[in-house]
Amino acid sequence: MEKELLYPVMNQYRFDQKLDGLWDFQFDEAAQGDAQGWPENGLSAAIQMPVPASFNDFFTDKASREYTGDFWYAKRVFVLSTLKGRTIALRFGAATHRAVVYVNGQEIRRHEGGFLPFTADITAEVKFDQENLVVVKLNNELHRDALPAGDTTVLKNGKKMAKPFFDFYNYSGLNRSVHLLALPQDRVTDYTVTTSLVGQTAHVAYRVTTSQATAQVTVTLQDVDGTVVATGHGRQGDLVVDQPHLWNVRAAYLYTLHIQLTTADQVVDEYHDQIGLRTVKIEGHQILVNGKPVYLKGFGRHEDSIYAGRAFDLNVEKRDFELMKWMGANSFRTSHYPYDEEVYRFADREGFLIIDEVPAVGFKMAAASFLGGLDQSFFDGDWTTALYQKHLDQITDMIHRDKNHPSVLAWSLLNEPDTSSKSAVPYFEKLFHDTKDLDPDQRPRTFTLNEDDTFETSYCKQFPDFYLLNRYPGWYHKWGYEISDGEAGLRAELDQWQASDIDKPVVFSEFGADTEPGLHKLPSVMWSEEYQIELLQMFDRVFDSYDFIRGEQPWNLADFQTVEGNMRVNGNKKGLFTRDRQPKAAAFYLRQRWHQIHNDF
Ligand code: GCB
Repeated sequence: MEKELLYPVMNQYRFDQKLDGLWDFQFDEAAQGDAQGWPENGLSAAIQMPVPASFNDFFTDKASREYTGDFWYAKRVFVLSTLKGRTIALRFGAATHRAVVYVNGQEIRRHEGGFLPFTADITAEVKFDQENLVVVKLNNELHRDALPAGDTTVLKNGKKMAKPFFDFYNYSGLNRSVHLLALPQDRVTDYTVTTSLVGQTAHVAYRVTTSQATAQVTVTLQDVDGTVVATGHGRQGDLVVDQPHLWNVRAAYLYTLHIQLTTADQVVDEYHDQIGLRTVKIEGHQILVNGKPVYLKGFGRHEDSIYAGRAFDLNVEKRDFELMKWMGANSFRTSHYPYDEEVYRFADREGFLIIDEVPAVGFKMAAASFLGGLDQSFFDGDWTTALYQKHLDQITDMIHRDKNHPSVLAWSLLNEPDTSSKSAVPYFEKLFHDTKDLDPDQRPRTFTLNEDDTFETSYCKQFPDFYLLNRYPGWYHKWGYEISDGEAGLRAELDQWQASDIDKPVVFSEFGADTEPGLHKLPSVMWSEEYQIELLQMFDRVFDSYDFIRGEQPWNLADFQTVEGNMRVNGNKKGLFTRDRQPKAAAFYLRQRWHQIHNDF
């Protein structure tokens, strides 16, 4: 059960109840909760905390907002006896960064990784027609051998403090929904679909895994009118669809896949999901969707909003999609961690392409520059063996969770790792080798190259199927009046890519300027709305000069919260939109451009 990550559905065989709302909550600075019996008795001095939410921004005192260490959630959950006989489970959408789940005093499971779901099988502990005490101990410390990477230090006053090697706030808590599930014993545990196109026919290869080997599997595919267009029998097969409605960029079409399990002619389980028929491929320096070149227009993003921090919020997500559509965008990167599953479902419906990123961020000591910077190659560290296993586990879970989404175009295995030191190479060799066959759809794999990791300096250029470049001329160097030198430097690097025998697409996955909304200046100065436009215009001139540049994703869709520091004025302000999702002047500029260029998808 632990590895079952199917998105919950409700039908006559499957029960799904969200446990969102107010939970008991308590910090545990001295890590005494276990000794004091919190798993059996509940929390000793709880306050109330919304779920899903990050706890941080609700507090008005700094020590609570910055709290680092163990903290606990608890809720009493009534389970009806009508669910008896089924597998009863709790499904956590995300718990930052490590969790221990207890039910009625018994430890059920542990999990590490704050941005991916996990399930806890509580069948053996659950009491029916009674309240069950669900207790979760979380820990939000950062370490070099964990994802995302950072340090946890202890201040002289005894308080722990998180020091991220990354530029987003260490928002912590139960950031996504918690579900109570009741599933048939004999059930569908996973499925996979991959599409290939032959002329006017789509072949959807499917594979279904089940908890028991004896049940019969039937799979049907229905179009939007509910008409069955293909049927398959057995755990594995090919659904053939003539004249298919393909899933296309910004022109999505979703079929419904129904999986039915029967034993002795009795239906024992049903699962359904929406899927899209499409192919993705890299050919030369083109990104092809259904054999047609696409140019990515979109954003690096964050799950970030006021009050609830990194919590998934359907309202914010809806607004973000409306903004991205208004802009003429067709894609985004889930920088710097896999997002809530609802995000992928939005993208499936709206025809957006996703570069799905694992939280392998902070793998560069100099990137801790927000904190003073550390002068050492990250991959020389003795923490990399432990880190590697967690990294691979999280890539495995991300691909496992997201593999059936037509919107997912590619996997980003790291953000801005230190690749300009040779010690990165063995890590990358192993990582790219070990992840090669995880995705049945064989989507391209990539990672973002930081400013210091250039055509000349990176030792890891051989690994990605296409390149993601994060580049900040005009902001972190050659800024202000010097921006023309920044443009010249960028062109010089791109000329080297062009002159090389590497024929792979390059996507600019980050570039931008911090901009204080409402700050106007003629002529421009850095931080003004005018400067943000001028910087984008500079990049756009460059993009339009090289055919192998196949996408532009400015940093960031919206302003977002970071650690405090002398580089940040209440967070990162490189958003085209403010944190409350209103446009800066640059949004109008870029909107016009994106409605004019590469509109043939
Ligand atoms: C980067 C990082 C991103 C930062 C951004 C910035 O290269 O990938 O997480 O927020 O730069 O604005 O400095």
